[in-house]
Formats: sequence, C-alpha cells, structure tokens
Amino acid sequence: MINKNIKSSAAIISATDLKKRIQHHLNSTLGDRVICEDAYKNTPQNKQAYWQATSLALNEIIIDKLQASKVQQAKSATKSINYLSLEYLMGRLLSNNLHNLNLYKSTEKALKSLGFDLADLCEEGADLALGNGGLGRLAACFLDSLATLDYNAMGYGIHYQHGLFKQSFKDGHQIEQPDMWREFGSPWEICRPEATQLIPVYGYVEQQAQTDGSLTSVWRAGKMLKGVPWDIPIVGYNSSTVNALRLWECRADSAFDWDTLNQGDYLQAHHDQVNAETVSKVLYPNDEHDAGNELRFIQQYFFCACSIKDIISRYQLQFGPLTQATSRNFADKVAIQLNDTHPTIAILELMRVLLDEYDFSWQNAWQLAGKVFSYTNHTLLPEALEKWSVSLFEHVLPRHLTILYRINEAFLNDEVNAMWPNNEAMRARLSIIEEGEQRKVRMAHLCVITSHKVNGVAQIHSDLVKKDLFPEFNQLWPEKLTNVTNGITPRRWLKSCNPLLSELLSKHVDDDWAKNLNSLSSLSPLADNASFQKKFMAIKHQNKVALTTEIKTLTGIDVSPEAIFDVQIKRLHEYKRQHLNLLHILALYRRLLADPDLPMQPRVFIFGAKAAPGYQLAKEIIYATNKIAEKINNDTRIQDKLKVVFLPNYRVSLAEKIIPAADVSEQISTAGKEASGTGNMKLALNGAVTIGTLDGANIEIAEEVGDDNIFIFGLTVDEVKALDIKGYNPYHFYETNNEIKACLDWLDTDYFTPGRAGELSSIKQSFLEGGDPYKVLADFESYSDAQQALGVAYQDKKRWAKMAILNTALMGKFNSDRSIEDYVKNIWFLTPSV
Ligand code: GPU
Repeated sequence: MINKNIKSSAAIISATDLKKRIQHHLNSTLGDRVICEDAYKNTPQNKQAYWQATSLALNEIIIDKLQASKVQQAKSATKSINYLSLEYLMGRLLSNNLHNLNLYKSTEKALKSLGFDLADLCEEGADLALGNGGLGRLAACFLDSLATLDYNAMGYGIHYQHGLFKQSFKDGHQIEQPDMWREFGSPWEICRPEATQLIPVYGYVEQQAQTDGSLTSVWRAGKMLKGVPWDIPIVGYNSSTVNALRLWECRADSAFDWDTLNQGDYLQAHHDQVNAETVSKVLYPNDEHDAGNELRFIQQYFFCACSIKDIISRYQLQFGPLTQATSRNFADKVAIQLNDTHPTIAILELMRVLLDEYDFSWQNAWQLAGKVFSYTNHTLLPEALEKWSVSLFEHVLPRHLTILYRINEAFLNDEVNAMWPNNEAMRARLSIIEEGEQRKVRMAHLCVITSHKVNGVAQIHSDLVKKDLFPEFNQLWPEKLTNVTNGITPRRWLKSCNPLLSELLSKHVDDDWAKNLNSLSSLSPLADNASFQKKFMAIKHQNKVALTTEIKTLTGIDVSPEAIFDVQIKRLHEYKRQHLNLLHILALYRRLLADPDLPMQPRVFIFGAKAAPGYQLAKEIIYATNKIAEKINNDTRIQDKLKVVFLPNYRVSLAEKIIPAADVSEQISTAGKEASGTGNMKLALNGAVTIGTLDGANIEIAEEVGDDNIFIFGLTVDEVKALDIKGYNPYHFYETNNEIKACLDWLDTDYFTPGRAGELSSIKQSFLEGGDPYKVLADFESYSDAQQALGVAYQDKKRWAKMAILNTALMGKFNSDRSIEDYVKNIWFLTPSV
C-alpha cells in the first residue's frame, strides 16, 4: 500500500531515462571532470560530479514543471501569496525533490547501475542555510506546503553569498567559519537577469510645485542598487505545482554611479555609503536579537523594494496596468505576508511606489496596503522587537520617513483619538515613533496598524500577543489579532529523513499520510500491539545505531544505542535553557559518583546548537557543555551510564539524522518565552517523547497526545508572571537545595577545566548575581522529578513503545499543510490553481 495515489507527472520517467539524463550532464555540462577508471570512482571529486549531474538532470524535469505551473496559474488567474522573509533554511534539496516528485526509487536504480548509492550521493549537497533557526525553517516548510496544495506562491528573500556560519569546536570553544554554499554555483538556481530591479537609496526629498499649485515630494536618491533575482524551484509533493523562491543578489548599478560621479561634490557627501556588493554578502547570525546597524537596515529595504517592484510587474504582466481604478483587482489578486517585522519596509515601499510612481491618492494607497499586507509575530522577547532610529531612516530612506509620519499622524488623530480622546499617554504608547533621546521607529506598530490580520504562531503565544504585547491594538481592532499554530512538512521531516519508519507506516495506513498526516491516527489502536511495538522500536534502534556511527565520526565519542538518546537541538539561547539541561546532567553525575550502582537506564544527552557570535554567555554555555562532556565521557567510575555529546555544526541536514534516532525531546524553555517551537513537532512525529514546559506548541502537543504520553514540568506562564510580581530570588533555591548549591559551586572549581578554575563561573553568576532571568533554579526540582519519572517509564519497554507510537500517530495537527490552510481560510483567501 505504498505511495497511494501518487499522480506526479514526472512519475513516468524511468530509471533508464534518468540514467541517460545523468550521463548527458556528466559528459557535456560537466566537461571532463569525471574520471572513468573504476579505481577513481569514489574519489570526492567524482562523487561531487555525480551529485551535480543528478541534481542538474532532476532540475531540468523540475523546470519543465515550473513553466507548466506558471501557465496554469496564469490560466486560472488565481490570487498569489507573496511570502517576504529575510530567512529561508532550505537544507539540502536533492532527496526532498526526488521524494516530492516520486522519483527517488527510479533515480536510486539509475545510479546503482552507474555504481553509486543515492543516499550516499545526497550527502554531497551543501545545505542551503540562508537562515538562523525556527523562523527560517518555518518559511521553508511553508513553501513546501504551498506547492503541495497547488497554491500560487512566491517566496522572496536575499541571495546571501554566505549563509549561517559553519561551527566547529576548538578545545571546547565555538569557532565560526564562513559558509560557502555556492562557491562554484548551485545546480538548483536559475538566474533571471530579465527581472532585475533598480533600487534607489540615500539622498534627499524635494518639494516640487505642481501646475495646480500643490506640492509633491520628490525623492532625489543618492545611490542606486541593482537587484538580480535567482530562482530556486519549490517542488510540491504529489502535486502539479512547482513554485519559486526568488532570492535577490545586490550589485552596484555602475551606470548610476558614473552619473553621480559627474556631480563631484555630491559624491563626496556620500563617501560613507555602503558598498553595493556587501548588501547581500552575509546573513546576520543573530537569532531573536535586533542587530540594529545600517547594513542590516539596507538589506531589509533592498529585498523589500526589489520584491514589491517584482510583485507589481508580475501583476501587470498578467492583469494589465495598475491604476487607482484597477486597485481593487490588485487586492483580489495579491497577498503579501510579512515574516516577522524584518520586511516591514515593504509597507512603506508599496505606499511610496503607489503615491510617487502610480499617482494614487493617499486614501487609495492606504486602503490597498491594508488589504494586501498581513504580519506574523514570532516572539515576545523585547530584545527581538525591532526598532530603527529615526536618524537612520532619514539618512537612508528620507522619502519613506515622510510617508511613515503621515501614517502615524492619521492613526493617532483619527483612530487613537476616537477611542481614547485627548489621551497623551495612550498616544505615546501607540505611536509608531518612540520618543526619547534617540527617536525610534517601532516596526511592529507599523505592521499591526497597516495589516488586516496579525497572527501569533501557537495558541498560547497568540493569546499573549493580545493580552501582553498589543492589548490596546486588540481593543481597537478585536478581529485583527489571531492565531495560526505552526507546522512542519511531513515530507522532509518523516518521509525523506526516516525511510524505515515511513515504510512501516505506509504498510499500516491506507491513506497517503505524507499528505494527510491525520491519517496516522489510525495507528493508535496498534500502540498496544506487541508485534507492531516490536517493529516500531526495532526501527528506532536501527536509527540509533546509525546515529551512533555518526557521533563517532563527528566527535570520536562511543555511545551505546541501548542508552536513552535524549536530544536538545535548537539555537543556543538562555530562554531555551540548555543550561537547565546541563545543570541536571551535573546533578546526575554527582548522584552517580555518590552511588555508582544507582539503578538507572544509561543516558546519552545529545546537544546541537549554534550561538550567535556576539552572544557571550551562549558561547560560554557551549564551552561548559563541552568541558563537562569531556570529563563525564572519560570517567570510568560511572560505567558508561552517562554520556554527553555536543554535535558540531547543527543544521537542517544534521537534524535529519538526529531526529529519527531520538527517544527524548527536550523542550524546556521558560513558560511564555518560546513562541511556538517546531523542533518539538519534528521529534514527536518521529516517535520521541517530549519532556517540556507548558510553553508554545508544547501545550498543543500535550493536548494531542494526552498527559500520559508527555512529561510536563515547571512553572506555568501565570506562575512565572506571579513570581515576577512577587519578586524572584534565585538565592533561595541555591541556599535551600543542596544539589543545586553543590552543582553551581562545582562550576567555580577546576574540576572540569584542570588548572583553570573559574572558567565556567559565568553560568553560576548568571543564576545568582545575574538574577536568573529565565528561572532555571525555580524549575530545577520539577525538571529533575520529571526526568526521574521519564527514566522509570523508559525501563518499561511496552509502556515506552506505546508512548512513542502514540506520539507519531497523533501529530496530524502539526502538518504545515494545516497551517497553510488556516492562513488561506482566515488571512490570504486563496484558491488552488489546479
Ligand atoms: N524565531 Br523573532 C526565530 O527562529 N527567529 C527569530 O528571529 C524570531 C523567532 C522562532 C521562535 O523562537 C520559535 O518559537 C518559532 O517556532 C519560530 O520562530 C517559528 O515561528
């Protein structure tokens, strides 16, 4: 019963045909790079060439479908969704594209006849790591779902020359190296010079008298940037649609610069302008932190301006001129989603273009913007809420600032004043401009004021957005704030990354679960079935054996697949509390030293995390984990009952290896801090049991699997708030809990860093002098109890198997197809093109 109803048009391509196509690229496109003698077959150079030839052959098929999709989308005249995101974490594309086209098996066969293993070749591809973490990966999952559901969608972003840095460890410290994902080009991208855009920046605004006596603002730009688009095809699963991810590369517009050069002193006045090529050079490696410098600001503006122009020209190509008279049609045909506040400037750019280039009245332009835009909020953390200084705006985008002022004025005078007459405090709170020594633009305010819908990414997060972040906006517009719970694509996060489990599921589920993930719930009755349990857990074991080998290769550490594989994989951040996990590891280690015969199931704690290069404490947590791991892994007294592994360079392709092998999923953020989380969904889908707080989507996961199949611990959101009001004193826990005290004092010694006492003290300090902002000490005991209960549960093999199976069976809600359908029904109002 495998691959029911697969109707891919590409499915008719045979292994023989694929082999020919691959050979064609080996012989012609790649020239003489392949060495044919058998002895050289498996050299890295050859494998790269075969990977490339396979990818090129596949991309040819994909491009045919891309053209056909464009024709179909034009014919059906469907509304499009334009997803604006500064980040896309696509990972590798070969395996995923093959699965989505139902060509995996035939390509495997074709390559086998050429002497290569497809799974092995897939490892040759570089990850497209054009994002930091959850927000970027969500964008990638959404693109997959949009194409799968046959929606007309375009992703817009930046064609970074360097994606997220590569991480390695040197004596336990994180080292960052540049990511070179396309040093010699990528077989998946197509350059589209015909859609190049010119983007003005800097300069000044001039008031120009019109013939009727009125004044209009004219922007005299100081520099011109050129945006060159690269398209990456996005292949739907078992669908007719291939959409595109359009990434803008920034180049200098030399013609313009020659022109300004002739103006002599004018150029001199702008000698400090950023260099065009640097704009798309590198992804800012900060996760949930507002970096706040000019280059980042220009990145945001650059890609928004290119995208807005492109959206308008695509519209005009299909539907004719955009004028005030046709503006209603534009709103019926175009939706734009802002992935957090990073693309907020798109709002001002659309306004500017409509006003200055299409002669729209203010009223018409503003109405149109409201219909077209919607905004997703991904965090409540204050340090991540973007604010740009008014002076930077004035310097880089003087015309946009005048538009922003007018939006703000109308909002304060009309809407705020109507609701709260003559209320200065309310005006100050809701104004897009934050007054102060340095005046700032609150980007989230602009998004909320303009958009017709604003959503959070999990129910509790959306509730907090309404209650705590934007209560006044919610009062003004009760219908505007809403929820769309995040999701993940089951294609990458089960079908492609866990082939053994996928095959088992397909044998027992009638429907195509990779499309209709809810159908997995039909497995629930099998959760108690001894034979099914055996098969399910045998696969988990096999995946653990594979990860064991990977761990050995990457770190040299020996671990046993009999141990519990306890996984925490995500960006390193205090609010995610990797240091709570670490503190518990120290406590376990102490307990084992005190009683080496302590009955416990051996455990391997597996970490994967990158720290932002400028985030000192995060880097110290990585260092401490590596040092503690070194000591524990080499301590023979504890008889391998405890191992700690920090896998370097965590990224999508590594996640695909860890997740199928995980027994336990650590989702232990301070309640109220993790907007949703999506790793929690991926791990549970692959049969890992969650230990987690009542935060983000954990709450919804618990609702789906039931309290018996998840380990919940810790303070709730309300308890965290109450503690803050009462006054939280971390010293209380240090002084009254001997285990906490002993573990923290341990960090001051040289036990883990021989001869260098104090190297790990900053973590202890953050808990005590630092005030423990994320309540690690307050949650420690409850976490430790939950871990204890989890260890006991694991030893009951039948109970554990049942829990694992039910986690896989009951993740249907978290299919990103469901998230997309929620957006479609409540925010975008699209219809499929097919
Ligand atoms: N998130 Br804001 C990021 O990964 N980066 C960001 O800059 C911001 C949010 C994450 C949230 O932390 C996570 O909880 C959520 O699941 C994810 O976005 C997708 O919504």
